[in-house]
Amino acid sequence: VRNLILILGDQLTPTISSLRGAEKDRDRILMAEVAEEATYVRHHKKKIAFVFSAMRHFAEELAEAGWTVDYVQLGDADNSGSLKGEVERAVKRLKPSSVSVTEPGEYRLLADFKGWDAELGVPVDIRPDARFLCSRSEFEGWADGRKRFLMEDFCRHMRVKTGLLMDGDKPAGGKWNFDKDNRKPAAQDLFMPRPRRFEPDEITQNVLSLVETRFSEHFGALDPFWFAVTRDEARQAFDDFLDSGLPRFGDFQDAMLRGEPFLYHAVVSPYLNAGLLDPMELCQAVDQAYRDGKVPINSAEGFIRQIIGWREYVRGIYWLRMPDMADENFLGATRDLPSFYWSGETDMTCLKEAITQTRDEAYAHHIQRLMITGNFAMLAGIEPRQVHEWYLAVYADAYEWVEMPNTLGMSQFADGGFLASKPYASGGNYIRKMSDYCGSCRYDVAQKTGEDACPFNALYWDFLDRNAERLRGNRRLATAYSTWERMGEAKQDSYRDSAHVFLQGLS
Ligand code: FAD
Ligand code: DLZ
Ligand code: SF4
Repeated sequence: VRNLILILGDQLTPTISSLRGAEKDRDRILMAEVAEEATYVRHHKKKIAFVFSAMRHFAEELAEAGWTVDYVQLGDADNSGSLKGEVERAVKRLKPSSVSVTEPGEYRLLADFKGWDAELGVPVDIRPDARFLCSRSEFEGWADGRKRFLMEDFCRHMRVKTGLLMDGDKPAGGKWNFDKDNRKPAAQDLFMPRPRRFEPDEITQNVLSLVETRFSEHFGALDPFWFAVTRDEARQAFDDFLDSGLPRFGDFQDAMLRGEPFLYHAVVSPYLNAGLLDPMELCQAVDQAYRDGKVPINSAEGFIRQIIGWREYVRGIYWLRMPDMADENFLGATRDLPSFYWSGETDMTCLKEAITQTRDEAYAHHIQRLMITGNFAMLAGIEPRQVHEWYLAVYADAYEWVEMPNTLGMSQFADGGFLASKPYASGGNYIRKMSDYCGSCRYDVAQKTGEDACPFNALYWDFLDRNAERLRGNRRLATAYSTWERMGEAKQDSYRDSAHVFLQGLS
């Protein structure tokens, strides 16, 4: 064998850079299901099942295209349990002159891969991941010398570069950003679109039994399992979204409803992140739908901004700031993650909804992650590392390059404002406006303090008070702090007391 090509579980793309220049009769592909990747955090059962099933389907696709694939299943007798162990075994077996791999999406693996040359005694070629629209070096160039790293500025750069939603050098619809039109609360709707569901085939059924046996202790429901596991299925799921979800995606992007985990969202992040869907193809289809008059500009712009803006931006920030980012804790938060993040057992309807749905579907949409579970963790002063490990474990789309900047930066303000210009902190009123959760909650969102008051209310003020030294200077919090300061001692004390009683009950 001339070259051994390692393809990881989130590199399921036929044009992946590790395959460039490869020849079917001289080179060998290696794919391996390994315990280490499934347990470095205890991933949700559905996430492991999705990755393994998609890997097995992709290996079949490669074999049908004429490649020779050495595929190691988790249960194979000689499975060493780690990626390095599997490459080592393959090197001994096949004696390749070189190994190639596309760079992984997590720093810990890249650091590991960099030592393989010496440890394995063969040259290891680690290639850039060309599936992103902005390479790591282009992002570094964009960031270089900048005082501020606003996503908004980056997104414009990407719009101009890609030509998406551009009329010449002007933004389509006359504005760069339609976010103000994207904040409507939703109502229950009999015709609510639902993500396309796929019946598990034999490969998936085998994986489901494997996961149930080997990872029974992990968080999450395995059934029903309905994710797409091939490129064709993932594209069908996206096409359905284009027709039924996208037209109202913009209006209701921030809305939350009981029993409606998906609303008008695309539910494509697991597919995009594993390489089953191509970001540019999706954006071009959305651009076209707008040009054809099928979807309004606020939906098209909102969707494209998430993909060529946020998704690319957080990846750039991740590589720019690792490894230091992992240890950031600007607010010095030290409390343990409450056990209800795993059980869903809480009287707070908003948290209960977001967490039980996460347990059942390995999915929650952005505002649930940011303004319910994320907001609560920040207000309660949970240690950011524990919050990060929770998000990395529980979502089917979670890989560190995308999860960590969203969690530590955007949602926990652990980076001190590098990514977000102010903490995404809110009391109960925001949740009341954007959802129907509060109506069926044991707490009263209108009450500010006391046993029956919505805990978010006192926690919000107590958070600002506790962190005044670090946050008082933030101009975007100036109004909140002046309200706090004008409130008077007695009211401030009752907020502090309510928050302390609640937080004591947490531990
Ligand atoms: P839609 O709302 O339909 O959006 C379309 C696509 O835009 C998504 O599929 C996704 O690829 C992209 N996108 C949207 N927002 C973001 C964002 N902030 N960052 C990166 N891409 C974005 N996304 C992940 O893919 N993996 C994660 O591990 C992850 N962790 C998160 C943790 C926290 C605390 C927060 C606040 C957000 C996180 N996100 C993560 C971003 C976002 O919540 C998900 O991408 C989105 O909910 C996926 O659902 P969807 O496909 O229905 O998205
Ligand atoms: C997430 C995941 C899981 C659960 N299992 C495997 C695996 O067994 N083999 C593999 O190659 N990849 C797996 N992955 C994806 C990797 O964890 C992912 O490539 C890294 O986290 C880098 O993004
Ligand atoms: Fe959540 Fe408070 Fe509303 Fe209850 S009242 S659902 S705790 S925001």
